[in-house]
Amino acid sequence: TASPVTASSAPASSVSGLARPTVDALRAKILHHLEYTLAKDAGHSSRYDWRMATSFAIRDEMLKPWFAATRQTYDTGAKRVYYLSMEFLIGRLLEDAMINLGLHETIAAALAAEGQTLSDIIEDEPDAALGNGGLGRLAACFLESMATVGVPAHGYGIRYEHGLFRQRFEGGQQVETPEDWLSQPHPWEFARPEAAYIVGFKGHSELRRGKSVWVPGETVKASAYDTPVVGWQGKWASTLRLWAGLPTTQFDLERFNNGDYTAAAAPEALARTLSRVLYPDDTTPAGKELRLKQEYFMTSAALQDILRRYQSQFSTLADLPKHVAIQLNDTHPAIAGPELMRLLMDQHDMGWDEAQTVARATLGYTNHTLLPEALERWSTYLMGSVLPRHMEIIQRIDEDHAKAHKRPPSVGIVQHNEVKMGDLAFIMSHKVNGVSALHSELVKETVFHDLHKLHPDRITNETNGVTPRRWMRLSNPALSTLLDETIGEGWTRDLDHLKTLEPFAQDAAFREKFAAAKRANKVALAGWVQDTMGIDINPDAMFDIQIKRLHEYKRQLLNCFETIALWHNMRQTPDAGWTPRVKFFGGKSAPGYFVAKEIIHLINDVARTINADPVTGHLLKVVYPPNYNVSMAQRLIPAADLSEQISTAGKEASGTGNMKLTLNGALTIGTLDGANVEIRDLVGADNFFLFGLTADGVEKRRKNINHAREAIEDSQNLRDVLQMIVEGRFSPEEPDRYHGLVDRAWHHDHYLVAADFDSYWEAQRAADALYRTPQDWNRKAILNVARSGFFSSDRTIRGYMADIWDVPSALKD
Ligand code: Z57
Repeated sequence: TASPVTASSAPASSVSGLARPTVDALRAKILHHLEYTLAKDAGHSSRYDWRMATSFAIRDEMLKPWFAATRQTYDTGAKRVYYLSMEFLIGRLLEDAMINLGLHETIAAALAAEGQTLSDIIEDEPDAALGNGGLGRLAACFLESMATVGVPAHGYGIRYEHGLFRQRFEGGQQVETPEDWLSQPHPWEFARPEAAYIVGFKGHSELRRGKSVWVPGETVKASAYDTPVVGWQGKWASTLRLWAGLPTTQFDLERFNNGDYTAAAAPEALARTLSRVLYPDDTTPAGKELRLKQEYFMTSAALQDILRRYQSQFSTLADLPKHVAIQLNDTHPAIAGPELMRLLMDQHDMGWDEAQTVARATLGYTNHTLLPEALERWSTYLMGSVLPRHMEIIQRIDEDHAKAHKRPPSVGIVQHNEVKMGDLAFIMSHKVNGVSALHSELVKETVFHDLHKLHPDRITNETNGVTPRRWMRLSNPALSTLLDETIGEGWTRDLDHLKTLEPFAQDAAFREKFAAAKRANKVALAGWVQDTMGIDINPDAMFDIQIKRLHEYKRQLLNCFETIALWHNMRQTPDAGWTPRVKFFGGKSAPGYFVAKEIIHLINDVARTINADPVTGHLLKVVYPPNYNVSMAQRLIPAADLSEQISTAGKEASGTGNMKLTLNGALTIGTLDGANVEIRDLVGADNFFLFGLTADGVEKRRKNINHAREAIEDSQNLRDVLQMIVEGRFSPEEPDRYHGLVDRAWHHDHYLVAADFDSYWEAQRAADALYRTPQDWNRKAILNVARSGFFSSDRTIRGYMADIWDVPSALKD
């Protein structure tokens, strides 16, 4: 039911310095787009139509800051940053854009006047899931922070037709179905058919007048799509440029007319394959030709685009590093080193030495993992056949490096007929960074030990961060409003303002308000769990949350074992004063990762069993909603009491979910791994549940080949857990379902689940005890929030600007 809106009904908003439209103006804008962009009548419009019209109205408001940033960057000749990443895990864009432009309330009012509910429209938007997990989400936070801090920045990636698969559970097992976000038009992107480049593959390299020339055997066209990303209060914007694959040959009309439709469509299908799907592996390389081609496709298109833009502004390519910084998000775009050299030498006549110097001064490389199995390597055979010219360049980079430095035999980009992409990225970058303090030290000691000795100034640390706009203001309005009222709104731009919240931890009245905000979030989540899963949970129970990709090193299995032990103990003494808990799990496994899929199955079987037990029904529930994604994270994180960060020490490079949960007032139970170390240092050891072996301790403990057996024999609890699983308590229809899993727990416990079990159990009971004293729990939770300002990705970006990119902010103040 539409109602008239008067000019005076535009709500006062907090955003200053931004000319913002009134409710009436936005309402008219939405109706205009409904009619003229969508050709729909307001009376016969679906939720989709309203969402598209609203998105177009908001998008119009993004153009002003986007144009202004673009123009200022051209006019001032400012240095530009290019972030090359195979993943951008963006999630939904509508609400984020509304919040950053200060239009949230205005749009809500405009839609209400048309009888529409903003939250329904927001929920209608599919997640842009062009990433797997932490690495892709970090890239998305960085785009938003660069737009907030004022960095002239482009992200470059692939416009995957199908993002990360959708996860369903069938009989508790993960089933993957394709994700189809582009089945509806994506309102945020602008096709840029004029920005298109030819990318070659295969063929051979030949000498022409003393110069190497690559004659590719195949070519595809990379065609650009741009999405603007506005920063907080719309003062600046960055651009996400995604490449789609198109054929380079003209449509074969003759074949088509002769009835050979398949042959006529073949070139198109082949080119499209490059941007068809996101590889669903996280931390395990794919090793497939198509993946190598995708990596080169994105990287080559990006570098051609960067050089074209550079040459439109500047003349001497020798000055490239003065005006351009290119950051490689992991080794996935590491072919950038040889590709940039090839473009400079083969297409712009630069000599070898200068090309190498220019490329190295321009490139920076971020390492995101220490797991040796996760480091990309390509067989020289594959590299030589897909990218023959690059293989020559790589060989010569390697020979140059060998000549320039006394290298130990373990160093060398090409070894055992494989190209080690980490070593290539290291050697071709002026800076190499890890993503947490511990990780960066371990990078020096392990994967790049020898290269670090040769280049001791190259490795730096840039501890990850998360954007407080999405991960507080958008996802947690209850706490955001309380923060605004208590310490002012400055925290949104400068998260260090949270420090001023610290004294309020002692204030009983504030603690009550803080607890009320958390409880409201928990009630909302409980409602959603009831509606979507039919599970009844108690909002006064402790909400204990582990959300992340499924991986053995992240040890969801440890949490599952502890859940079983807790249930077993609760059943034996239901009246022993237990702290009621809801254990939440969320996350996807790579489709081919058998062990991770078995763990998912077990968690679901355990959930089914426990949730059906009338004895413990008021004490323990296990909730594993399928298809965990960015939007689900936004629902879960504000409602968390306890954050599970329990990876085997030395394995999680940083973690970023750990930061989001701390920021939202959860206490962490965790190991000394990744950024947990910094979280604990900052929030204080008293406000963190620490357990488990240290990274050093893990290495030592592994030397005892009986580490698992000895730990199990020493732990009554763990023995009972394994016994219950082996007996088929959680899989009565197939009692031996988990015999393999239990056998591995005894004999192949690579991630030391058994060795850390008792310590974890004790830390969990300490959490139980504290939760029974809400005053103390809430005081510590408030201190977690107050001391988490460091974990803003704005701080991370300023670190890259100062240490790696040598770029100032384009914003005054
Ligand atoms: C990925 O999400 C991460 C590392 C990888 O090597 C790949 Br491939 C994907 C994650 C790390 O596991 C996290 O610890 C880290 O916080 C995140 O990258 C962002 O740096």
